[in-house]
Amino acid sequence: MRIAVVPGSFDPVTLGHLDVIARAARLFDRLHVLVTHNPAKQARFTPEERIALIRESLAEAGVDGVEVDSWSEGLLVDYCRQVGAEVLVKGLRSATDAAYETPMALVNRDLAGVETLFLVAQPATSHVSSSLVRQVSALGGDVAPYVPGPVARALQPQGPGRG
Ligand code: COD
Repeated sequence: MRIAVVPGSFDPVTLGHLDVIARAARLFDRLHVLVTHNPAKQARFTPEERIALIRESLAEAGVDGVEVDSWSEGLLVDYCRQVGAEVLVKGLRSATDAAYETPMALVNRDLAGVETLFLVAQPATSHVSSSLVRQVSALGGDVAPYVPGPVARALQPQGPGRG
């Protein structure tokens, strides 16, 4: 059985992430989406909220059978070993992504024989990142073109409280 892991911060999940996850789900028998988080770092969404948003977004997009988990301690390859995955799947948006990701791919193979499969981002969403979404949202802009419905709703500005 071919098992793979799609890791990321997913703070929050975007249409770019969703595209990579859906494409990876078609390539493997079992797919785990892994929300990594650094407890020392300020994030927009908690790991539990990010997991819920990914699950809702996958359901809305009709992508079935994907496990969503979180991980805060140790190496990514430790999680891969735990679930029996031999492959990490990552999205590649640019030469900058490739330069950043290549050494990690080599180290993950050295550490545990885990290969990294890069899926080239769709042109329609290759400019999208979670940090851009957080910034547009914080400044009051519309993020609906960049994120799945559940995330757009979660980021909607709250109206003034009643009472
Ligand atoms: N289209 C396609 N792919 C995209 C898009 C998009 N629009 N946006 C992001 N992606 C890809 C990214 O390139 C990345 O592969 C993935 O989606 C996740 O992106 P983010 O921004 O949510 O997550 P990051 O970049 O913060 O990555 C978190 C990781 C845990 C994946 C990363 O930090 C990592 O691999 N760390 C290694 C931990 C470890 O074990 N280190 C030791 C050995 S190297």
